[in-house]
Amino acid sequence: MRRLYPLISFALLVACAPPPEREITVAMTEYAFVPATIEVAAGERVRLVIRNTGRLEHDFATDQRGVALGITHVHLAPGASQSIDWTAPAEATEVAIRCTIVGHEALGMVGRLVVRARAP
Ligand SMILES: [Cu+2]
Repeated sequence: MRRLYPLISFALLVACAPPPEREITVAMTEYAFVPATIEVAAGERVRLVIRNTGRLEHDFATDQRGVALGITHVHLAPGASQSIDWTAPAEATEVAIRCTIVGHEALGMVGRLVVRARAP
């Protein structure tokens, strides 16, 4: 039962979340994320639309910081897509992105998500 609590609170969070301010499409192909750098403003609500435009399976996985910030791991078959509604943290930060399919990271399938401080 305890394992359900994070799921329930996440569902409530999603249900109550305001709509995204901006949609950002990230394509995954052999062997790159396009764009490789995703830039968002601190506190910005975005919809990340992850698309696998390649011919192999790929995934969108962040480092521990990204996981802590609530970015879910997305694994996609060729031609599939999935969107993540996400609110950037209030502070500037940077999250590393990689494809965890064996060999893909070594072939350059890495990216980063940069959260920029808002201009005062
Ligand atoms: Cu890949």
